[in-house]
Amino acid sequence: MIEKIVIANRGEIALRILRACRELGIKTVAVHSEADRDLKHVRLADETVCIGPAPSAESYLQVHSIISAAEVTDAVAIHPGYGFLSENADFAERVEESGFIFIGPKPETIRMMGDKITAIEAMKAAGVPCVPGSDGPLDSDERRTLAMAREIGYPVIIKAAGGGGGRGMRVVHSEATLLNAISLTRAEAGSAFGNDTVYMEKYLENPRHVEFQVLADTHGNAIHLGERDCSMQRRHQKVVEEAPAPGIDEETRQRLGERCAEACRRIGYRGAGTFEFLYENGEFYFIEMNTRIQVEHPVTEMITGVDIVKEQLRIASGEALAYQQSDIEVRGHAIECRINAEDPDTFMPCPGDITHLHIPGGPGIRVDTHIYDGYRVPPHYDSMIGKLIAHGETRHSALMRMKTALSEMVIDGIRTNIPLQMRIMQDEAFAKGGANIHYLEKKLGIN
Ligand code: MV4
Repeated sequence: MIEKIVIANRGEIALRILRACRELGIKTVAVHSEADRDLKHVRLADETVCIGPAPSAESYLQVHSIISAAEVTDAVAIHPGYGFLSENADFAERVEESGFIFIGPKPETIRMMGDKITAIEAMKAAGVPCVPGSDGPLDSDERRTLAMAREIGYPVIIKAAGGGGGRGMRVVHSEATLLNAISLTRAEAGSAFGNDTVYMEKYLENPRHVEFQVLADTHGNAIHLGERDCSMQRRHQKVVEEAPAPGIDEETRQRLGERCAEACRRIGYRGAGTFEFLYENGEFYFIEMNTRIQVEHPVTEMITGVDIVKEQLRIASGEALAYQQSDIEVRGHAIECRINAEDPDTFMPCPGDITHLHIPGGPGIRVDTHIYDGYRVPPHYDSMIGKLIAHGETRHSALMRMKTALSEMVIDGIRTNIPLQMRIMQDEAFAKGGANIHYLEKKLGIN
């Protein structure tokens, strides 16, 4: 097993990684900005290194500072968490060139998945179902492009190869606006991502967002841990996630999950990963792959009993997966509510001092958070300050436990989205399960 790692992140995920390290006897180095000296994991880490001023661009995104921290502390590996440098192939490459283990896939895999066109190409070749589309970049042949859109059928969506997560895309409803939409998306993509390559897909009007979790080791083994439904989102920010996805039967889960695991074996995937699908009218359509640990990983942990972060560390140490596919069984249902320091009505970030804190508990309740009584939420970073996860034998039980937990939770001194989460938990369509990606924004009144 790896002896010591650098945790190249902050907040709840840094603490989550530290806890997994403690369990495995791995020493920890917390790298932090000047604004983050009081983070809980910084206080708990074996060693700490301040890597720069508050702004992320000058600290958590500074490749050389993070690698230097690994060098001076004699760490052997770097865990990037999510966000920041977690899906930066150049960072992963620099980490490996410097002689450290990057806790994630190979740099070339991150690069392949970062380009949505090569990602789709690889998945299609591996037998993963994809959205009907251009099967590659759009070129300057306008006649061909128009014919292709007509063949696919309107509406279509134009996406930037370098985009993802909702950035760089445009829906086109008619032939008259197609070529202009392509030009605009191309121009935006060129300046935003330094890559003006775009592609076309059939636009699915009312899908759900369903994603499969996978784990792959360096010995050619790959398994899936079932799926999550992340359709409750606002402006491409997930608000609530759950596992399993309502209405997906066991046979479908195994069929799709095995396609994902097989794709991992084919491309030599390493570590934890997520296959994002749109799900509409009983069909799955692959759109993107995430090569990092995700915010919503706890719902999968709750229903499978697998500690995904521990598995990441074991895989990075060169160990074989501790599980075979037949060991993985879905048990019960789990729901996660993201807790944000933001105004529940305007969604404006609300950093500040937490003057009083009460964390809920009871059967099936898990709280992943770094906040504590007296902690000051800094204004420089993402507003997510924790996650409330409820598990139950049934979806109904998980939902009842979540409502109880939300009603117990007290975070004084700052505004949070707890009232919004309570509204969602009390929503009739949410209680039914299976709402699509547009449901929450419509409920909230189109922003
Ligand atoms: C789509 C789509 C409909 N049809 N692709 C948005 C984020 C990025 N990951 C892909 N996205 C979408 N791609 C086709 N062919 C609708 C979305 C989409 C979306 C997807 C998942 C979760 C929330 C979403 C919100 C708006 C649009």
